[in-house]
Amino acid sequence: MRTQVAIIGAGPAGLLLAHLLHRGGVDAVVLETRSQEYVAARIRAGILESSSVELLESAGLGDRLRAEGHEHRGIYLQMPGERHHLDFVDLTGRSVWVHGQTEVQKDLVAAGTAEVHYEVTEVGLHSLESDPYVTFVDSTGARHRLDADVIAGCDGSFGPSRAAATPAETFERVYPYSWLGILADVAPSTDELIYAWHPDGFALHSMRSETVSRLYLQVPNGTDPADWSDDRIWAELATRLGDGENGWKLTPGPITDKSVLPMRSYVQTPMRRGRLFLAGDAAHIVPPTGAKGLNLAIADVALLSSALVALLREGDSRLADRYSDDALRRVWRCTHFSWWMTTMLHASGDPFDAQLQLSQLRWVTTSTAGATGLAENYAGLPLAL
Ligand code: RFL
Ligand code: PHB
Repeated sequence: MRTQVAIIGAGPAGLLLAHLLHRGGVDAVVLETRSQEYVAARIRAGILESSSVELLESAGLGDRLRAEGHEHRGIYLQMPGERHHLDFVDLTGRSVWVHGQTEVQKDLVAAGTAEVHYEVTEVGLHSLESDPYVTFVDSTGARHRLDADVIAGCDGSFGPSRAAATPAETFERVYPYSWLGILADVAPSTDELIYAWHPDGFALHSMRSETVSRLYLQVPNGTDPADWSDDRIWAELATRLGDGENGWKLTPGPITDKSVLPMRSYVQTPMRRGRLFLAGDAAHIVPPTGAKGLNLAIADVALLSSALVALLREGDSRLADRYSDDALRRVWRCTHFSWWMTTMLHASGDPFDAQLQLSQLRWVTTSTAGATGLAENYAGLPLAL
């Protein structure tokens, strides 16, 4: 087999890259270990920032987003007894959209532009400095060799590309807490997301649609979701989100999914080795507090697709040579913002930290300068920084 770009991983980074390359006249083949159904059903990120929305629209993927997604002007930031609205549109002219990662994934599959081989095994990356190729076993057990001009590692934090892209410098921060996330068949109790600071730990009220809510609680690392009954989860959410304060009510409902998410920051540089380019979670992980994971994957792929079209259609390597540096500017901005949101909102157990957090939150919610900084990072980063 031969293609121009062998893409490892059919998450949002891999499928969007295949779609953008197709539109640019470059062939690609995507290899994915999981089944199509599994990938489509994975519950993950929920928020698209404005530059991601613009990119998806310009790639012909905006119809369902516009029709079924929900535009939010901003978020609520909360401390006990007080809830403040940050209006990103007033502050920066930019909004965010609730359109879950599962929906983006569905839109990409529906576009039908990517040749994807699902349920492959034994994926190996070879000869990365020149004449690269990928070996794999397909779902029938047949062995293949896929030769390519370039390999794109879009296989997330557990795939083989990250390790293949060494020697590399790695940067990591592991946080001393996790998120217990639930999906519930109940209308959201809020019109926009609520990020709540609370002495018992952070809570977030998000949503997927008019009838499905997504909520999170800060929990200790190593928490077993089985230790959290539905009643316990709703009681804790009610406390931390301020049920009964200023007339606000949290409406509980049937929980359809419950999982624990560890929190980590990770960056691997450079995002390239020879003919292997990394994009998305394969190169970097952010804690979800800034809603950046999916948006960063989209931004990487926007840069990488232009670079590969120039390289493979015109023999122009300038963008490809700059790809890692260009992508990393945004990656580090988002890494900082995600760390900042995380450390501002999660209880550490240290009273000094708590007072600094409250002071910071008061500044962000009362100063136009503070609020604008948050809004710009959350909603308004341009694709290229
Ligand atoms: P993905 O989505 O992880 O896709 C990588 C794909 O590669 C496949 N793969 C392989 N394919 C071939 N060969 C191999 N050897 C392979 N090994 C792995 C995987 O099966 C998968 O299909 O990475 P991508 O495309 O870079 O997209 C990044 C985003 O998915 C990610 O940043 C966000 O979802 C992060 N994230 C969240 N972000 C948020 O903003 N809010 C959230 O609530 C949120 N929840 C999450 C998340 C990430 C999670 N992961 C990765 C553990 C919840 C989870 C569970
Ligand atoms: C989500 O809806 O899953 C979500 C939203 C915002 C975040 C993290 C997760 O910061």
